[in-house]
Amino acid sequence: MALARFLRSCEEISPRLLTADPDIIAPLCTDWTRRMTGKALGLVRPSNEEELAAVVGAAVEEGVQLQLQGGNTSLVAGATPLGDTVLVTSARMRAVQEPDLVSLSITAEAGATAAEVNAALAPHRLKLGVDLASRDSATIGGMVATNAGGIHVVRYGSMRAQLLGIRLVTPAQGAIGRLSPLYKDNTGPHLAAIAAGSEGTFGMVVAAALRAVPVLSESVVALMSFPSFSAVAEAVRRIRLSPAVSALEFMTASGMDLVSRHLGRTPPVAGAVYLLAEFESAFPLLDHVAAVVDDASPSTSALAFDRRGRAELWRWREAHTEAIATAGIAHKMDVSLPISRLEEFVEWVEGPFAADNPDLHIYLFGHLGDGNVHVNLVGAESDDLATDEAVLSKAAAMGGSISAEHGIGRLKAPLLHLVRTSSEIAALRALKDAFDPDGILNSGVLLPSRTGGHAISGVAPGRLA
Ligand code: 2HG
Ligand code: ZN
Repeated sequence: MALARFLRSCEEISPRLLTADPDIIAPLCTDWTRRMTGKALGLVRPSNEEELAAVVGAAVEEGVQLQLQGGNTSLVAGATPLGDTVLVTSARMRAVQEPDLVSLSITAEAGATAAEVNAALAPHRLKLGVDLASRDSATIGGMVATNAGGIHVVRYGSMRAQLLGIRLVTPAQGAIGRLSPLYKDNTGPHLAAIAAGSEGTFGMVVAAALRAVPVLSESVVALMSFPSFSAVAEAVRRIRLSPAVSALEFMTASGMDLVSRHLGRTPPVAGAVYLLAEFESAFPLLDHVAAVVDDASPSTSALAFDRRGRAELWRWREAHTEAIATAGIAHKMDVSLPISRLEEFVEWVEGPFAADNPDLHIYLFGHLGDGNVHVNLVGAESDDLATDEAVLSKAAAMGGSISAEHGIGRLKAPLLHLVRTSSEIAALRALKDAFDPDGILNSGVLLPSRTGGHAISGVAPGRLA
């Protein structure tokens, strides 16, 4: 049997590769939201590039399907294993090199978390340009594969913009790419940029060379409240003009109430809509931030200058995901809109969409400075895709995207056509075929599965296998 031969090959590559411990495997088979559960035929944990390349080679040889996983923080079932799949994780590939203080870069293996990389950079007053609430679990490999965004995109761009070099294991080419910290390299399309956002369908990341950015000495966080979204939209327009902005986030009263109950505290300001803005600079910021906040005209505002105060204000934004998870299994729609149309979109969700779905609890928050709204819906059945489709179709029809930063995964693969033409999907498939001609990696992720068997629609509710 092909699977038995594959597992035997893994044992020959290294006796440590395979794990059968159900206590280790079981939690990796349910996605972070608990909406999707699959099962794995085995768990393989390579320790280095050679082992990973040998595993992928053996899978090609035997035609065994592999599901790749980093920190298992996907919100679109992009890392959940299907029934006939062997799970491959980067858990044992987590070395972080000393930063290159001249090139301002750092090289880390795929399984290192964002927090681990930042711990290596911090003594040098450096950090990664990408930061996100799941920093303690999200891995560099997963962040590259999904082109993760997070809270500082407004200043530094997403993961793709941090990538200087990459090593990748693909089924067709084996281990390819280089990790040299070149800030410029126009020798054809950039492999790292091609890998970013491919969601593990082209290859598995071994390691990445990333930009490091300076930690700036001055930092101020402002939490502002507004009576309506239209007041916020105007404030966003003004605040985005500040060269010191490093994050510009929003929350609404329903999410803030939930977070308030979850944390057992009341927010320092109150209103219908909230903006959290972070300003960072090497120069004194006080007068500048006071002028910007004044110009934004909030109803109330709270400013924090020290580390503890800033963290406390950030908690109101970052606790949203965990607070919503305590309310139920959320359907998560991570959309982006042209910033000029944000107001219209939010009014549609809170107006006609809410009226059509009176049983849903709707929580809106996100990275407003990037036009990115996280629409969280609690109360819909796991397999109710119509609700997801209504929100995503609306965003697409308004010139937005159905995935701003979480990726397409399996949840949105059947809806990729909302934002990509059939010719564009054919081009993506051609790229996939060049790297993974037998389709052994992450089947059904990003591109709808050719057979339809691994897509969400058509399988048992809430179950991938
Ligand atoms: C965030 O911005 C994450 O906190 C998670 O992207 C968003 O829970 C969500 O929908
Ligand atoms: Zn986000």
